[in-house]
Amino acid sequence: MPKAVLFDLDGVIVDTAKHHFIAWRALARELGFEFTEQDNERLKGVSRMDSLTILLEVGGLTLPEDKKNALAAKKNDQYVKAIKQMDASEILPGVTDFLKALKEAGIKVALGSASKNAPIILNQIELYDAFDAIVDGNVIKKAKPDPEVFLKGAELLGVAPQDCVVFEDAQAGIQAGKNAGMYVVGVGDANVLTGADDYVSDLSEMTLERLK
Ligand code: G16
Ligand code: MG
Repeated sequence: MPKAVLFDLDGVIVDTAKHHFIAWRALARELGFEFTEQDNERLKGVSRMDSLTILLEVGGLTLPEDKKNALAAKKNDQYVKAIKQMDASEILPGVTDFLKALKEAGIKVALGSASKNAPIILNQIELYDAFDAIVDGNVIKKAKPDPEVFLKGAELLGVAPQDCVVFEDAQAGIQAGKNAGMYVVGVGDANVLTGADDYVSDLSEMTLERLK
C-alpha cells in the first residue's frame, strides 16, 4: 500500500481548464486571432507564462517581455474572477469519497499543481484542509515534466518517492511523476495519455483496493 497520494489539481480535482480557456480565448480575440479548444489542449499542466508563449505562437505574434507580463496579468484577472465563482459542486466525480477513504486509511495526501491560483480554488471548493501539504506554482521553480513539484510534496509529507502515487491528467504531469520515481495513475482517456502505470477516466473508478 502506498504511504502518500499526490494529486494534480486542474483536470483531476476540478475542471478549471474551461475557465482558463475562456480567459485565454478572450485575450487572443483582443489580439486579433482565434484560439480554439484544440489549441487549449496544449496548455494543460503548463505554467501561465509558458501558456502565453504557446498562445502567441498560435497567433504568430512575438512580443517584448513587458507586454507579455501585462497580457498574462490581464488573463489572470479574468480567470481569477471566474474561479471566485466556483463552489464545491464543481469537485470532479469520486474525489470527495476517495479523499475520505485515504484519510481513514491513514494515507497522506498532497496537492501538486502548476497553478499559482491553487489556494483560491481549494478554498472555493472547500478542500483546502483536506490536504496535508500543498505544492503549487507559487513554490516550484521548474515546471512539469520536471519532478520538482512531486518530490517537494513527498518531502513535505516525509514519504519516500517510491511510496507515493501520483494522479495526473496532463502528459507533462505523468512524465513529472515518473521522473520523480513514483507510481503514476493517468486520469482521462487511456488512448490519448501515455507513460502512466494505470489509467482511470475519473476518480470514481479508484478504490483503496485498486490502489494497493
Ligand atoms: C494548471 C493548468 C494549466 C495552467 C497552470 C497555471 O495546472 O492545467 O493550464 O496554465 O495550472 O495556472 P495559473 O495561471 O493559475 O498559475 P495543474 O498543474 O493544476 O493541472
Ligand atoms: Mg492537470
